[in-house]
Amino acid sequence: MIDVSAYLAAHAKRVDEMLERFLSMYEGVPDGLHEALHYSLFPGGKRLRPALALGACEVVCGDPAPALHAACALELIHTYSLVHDDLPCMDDDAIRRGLATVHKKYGEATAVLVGDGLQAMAFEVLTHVRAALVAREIAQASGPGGMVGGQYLDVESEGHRIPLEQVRRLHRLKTGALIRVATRSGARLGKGTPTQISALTQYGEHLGLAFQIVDDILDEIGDDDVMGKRSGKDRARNKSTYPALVGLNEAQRLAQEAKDRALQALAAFGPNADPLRALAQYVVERRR
Ligand code: GRG
Repeated sequence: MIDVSAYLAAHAKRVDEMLERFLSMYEGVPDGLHEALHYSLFPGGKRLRPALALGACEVVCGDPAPALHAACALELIHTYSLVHDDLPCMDDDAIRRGLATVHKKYGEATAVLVGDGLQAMAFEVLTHVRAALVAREIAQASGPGGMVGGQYLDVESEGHRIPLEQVRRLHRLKTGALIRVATRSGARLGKGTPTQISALTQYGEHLGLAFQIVDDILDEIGDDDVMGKRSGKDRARNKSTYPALVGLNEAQRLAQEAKDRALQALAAFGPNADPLRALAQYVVERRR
């Protein structure tokens, strides 16, 4: 039986140590910006994307180490997206991970620069891995054809209903692409076979959808204190979420279905994929 919290914590520790080291190596960063960068990264959230990259790498080669730089890059990109998403021109949030958002603490201009800086750092970390294809796929997943494109669709769709198919596309880009590329990169860096890389990509894809549906559900029924952020925003902004479009029960069923598909994608793997199986369960059962 896998203890998911312990698994996430163990991988988060590796990632946090590397991120701390990387941040401390930077020279010439103005003190105030350095402090704000550090504030944005620590303490972290669940560190889910790094755990997925490290976990997928372990599945194919028994060792998470080859994926450590990519895991850090993914968390840097994820953190930049949260900092920018919290800005008044986007979701306008005051609380993130139980603390004041970066722009509330350091001002909007600094928050924009923190996001920009984190993104540049992500691709610098990736240069330590001589794997241009991994860097390219992460750039594609996080850029205009991935996360940034999804965020654009999200902002554009605010205030009016869009059909479920468009919501699915929006989610696939905004949240799904980074989760998918996390497992895919881990599998690539662990030198998985094409079949293994494809299976772990499928797993990431279904897990990304399950994650986003649960995120929508938590926004509807979640506990602000447990989540460390404000809920009910989607409804207030008349966003087309899964619960809004298909109802809570059906949204919960779809999240389970996506999780089951993620598990099916792992069918050919043995017990070494148990942590990823447990993470899929965790994603649909999580409360934050
Ligand atoms: C601003 C370019 C740009 C993109 C923003 C990811 C994103 C796109 C916005 C975040 C808004 C949001 C709540 C999206 C839903 C899914 C999501 C990414 C939730 C937060 O991720 P967690 O739960 O966060 O993994 P922690 O704090 O655990 O790291």
